Parts: sequence; structure tokens; C-alpha cells
Amino acid sequence: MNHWRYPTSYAARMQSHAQARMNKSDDDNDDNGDDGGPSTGVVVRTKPKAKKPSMYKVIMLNDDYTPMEFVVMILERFFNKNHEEASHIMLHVHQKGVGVCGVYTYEIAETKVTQVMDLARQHQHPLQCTLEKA
Ligand code: TYC
Repeated sequence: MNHWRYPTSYAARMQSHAQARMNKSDDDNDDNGDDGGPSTGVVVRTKPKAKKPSMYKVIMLNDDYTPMEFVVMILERFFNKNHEEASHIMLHVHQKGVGVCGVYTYEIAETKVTQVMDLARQHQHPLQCTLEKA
């Protein structure tokens, strides 16, 4: 058991401070202690707090060795393209050298780049994929 206490004089002083605080007048009924009449509350936030996340393009680069069907399969599997869309994007990259697979928030874009690069490496294809701020 712990029988320690404040000295009586200190305890008494703290009690009288507390009483003084409670006795202060704040009659405007908003409990903010300013006693300045109604409608003096501070507007804390007018706009909603949420911000739009930055978006990132997942870019695929052409090379001379990765089979076209492999690139089409990648676009179907990781970028949810149908066969026609996937073939169109693959041919665009083949002809222009670079193309957009999709646009995502940072974490999702980064995950897709990793998935593409991992599968390409497993199949020993030199396919390259990267991120670019949208
Ligand atoms: N150029 C490759 C070929 O002729 C096909 C290819 C397309 C490779 C798109 C990569 O991102 C790519 N086999």
C-alpha cells in the first residue's frame, strides 16, 4: 500500500484553483470560455479533408526478343485487358517503342511493375516495365 500524499497546504491550494476555474463566467452558452455572445465558434474545416491521390502510368518498353504473345498475356493477366485491347497495346509498344498499360495509385502501379518484371525474368525475357507520374 502507498500512503504518500501531497502536503496539506499544496492540496488545499490546488483545490482553490479548481474552484476559481469553475467560477469563471462564460454565460454565452457555448462553453468555450470567451463569454462573447453566441456564434463565436471557430470554423475548423470548410472543405472535406480527403485529397485525391497522385496517379502513375505503368509504361512498357519494346525490345527485340520478348514474344508478342507473352506481352499480350501480361496485359491480360495484370492489367485486366481483353485479348483485343491487349493485342492493340502490344502492337503500339512494338511500333512506337513505349506504351501505357494502365494508370493507378503509386502502390498499385509499383506492384504491377514488380509482377511484370518477376514473370519476365522467370521466362528469361528482357521485357522492361516502369512507372511514370501521370
Ligand atoms: N518487339 C517484340 C517482338 O517483335 C514484341 C514486343 C512488344 C516486346 C511489346 C516487348 O513491350 C513489348 N517479338
